[in-house]
Amino acid sequence: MSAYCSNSDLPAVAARLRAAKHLTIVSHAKPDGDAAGSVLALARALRSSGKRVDAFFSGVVDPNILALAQPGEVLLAPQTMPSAQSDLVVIVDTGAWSQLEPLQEYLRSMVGRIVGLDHHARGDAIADQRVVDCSMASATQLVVQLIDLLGVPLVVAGSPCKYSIAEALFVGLATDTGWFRFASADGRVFALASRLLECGVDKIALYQLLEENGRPVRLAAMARALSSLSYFLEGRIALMTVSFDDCQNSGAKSEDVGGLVNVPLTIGSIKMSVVLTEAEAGVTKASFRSKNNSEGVAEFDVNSFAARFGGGGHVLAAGAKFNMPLAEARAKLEHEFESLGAVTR
Ligand SMILES: [Mn+2]
Repeated sequence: MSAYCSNSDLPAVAARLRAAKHLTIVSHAKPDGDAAGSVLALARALRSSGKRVDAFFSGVVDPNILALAQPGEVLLAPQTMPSAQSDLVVIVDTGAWSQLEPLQEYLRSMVGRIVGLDHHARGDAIADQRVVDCSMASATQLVVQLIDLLGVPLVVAGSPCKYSIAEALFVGLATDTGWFRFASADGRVFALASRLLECGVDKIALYQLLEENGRPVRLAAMARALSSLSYFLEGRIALMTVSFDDCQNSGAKSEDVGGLVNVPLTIGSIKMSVVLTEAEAGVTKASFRSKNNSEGVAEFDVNSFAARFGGGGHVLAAGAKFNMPLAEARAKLEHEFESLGAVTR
C-alpha cells in the first residue's frame, strides 16, 4: 500500500466542487455518525449553493442513523447505484476499498473524477485528489472547513430538514469522540462544538436518537456476548464473540450491538477489547478498541493490529473483516495475541 496522505488542500478541493454541477457524495458502508453527518452536511451545503447532489449511504444502515436524513434525502446503495453522469464523486470519512464494497465497481468507473476527505491513517489510492488529516478527530471537522470555503451558512434559513447542517456536523464530531470523551477531543473539537451549539444544535435530541434509542434485543445480545468473554495476556485483552447462531436466535442485528466492544474497557485491568461477530454465515467482523495509559499513550495500537488482518482505523478504534467462520477467525486472532505478548513488555 502506498503512503496514504494528502495530495491536495481544502481550497483546491473547494474550487473543484464549485466547478462541478452534478455531484455524488458517498462514505463507508454501514455509516456511523461521522460518515452520515459528513455526507448530509456536505450534500446540504452543496444543494443550497445550487448544485445537483446525489447523497448515498451504503451497506447496512442503522435506522437511527437513517433518521438523521429527510425521507428521500439519501439514496441507499447497492439497492440504488449512483449515476455515471456525475461530474464529481466526493468520498468522505474513508479512503479504503474494503469499506466501499457496495460502490467498488462504480468508483472504478469514475477514476479521475473522485475527491477524498478523510481522517484515517490507512487507505487506498481511490480519489485522485484527496485531503487526509489524521490529526482531526472527525471527518466533519474537514467538511466544515470546506463548507466555510463554499460560503454556505451552517443553518440555512427555510431548510425543510429536521436537522440542520450544524447538527449533521455535530453528530460526526460527537460520535467519533465518544461524545467528547476520547483523547482525540482536543481544543479544536471543543471550539467547533461551541460554534455548532451557538448555531442551535439540539444535542439532547441527537444523543437520545443515537445513544438511547436501542431495541430490547440489544440487551439479550449483550448478555450472550458477555457470557462468551475470555481473557488473554494476563487479563489485559478481553475477547467476546457473537456467533451466527446468536445473531439468528436473538434477532439482533449488527446495529443492535453497537458499542458492545467498549464495555470491557470500563474494567481497569483490560487494555484492549475485541468483539468478533459472525452476522452472516462465513463472514466474521472484528472490532478492536484500546485505551490510553496515564501518559496519554495507547496501551495497544489497534490500527496496526487490525492491519495484520487487512483492516484498520485509528490507534484506539479499528476494525477488520475475516472472510471465514467465527471459529477460524478466532483462532487466527488468538495466535496474533500471543505475538503481541512477546513484543509489548
Ligand atoms: Mn470518522
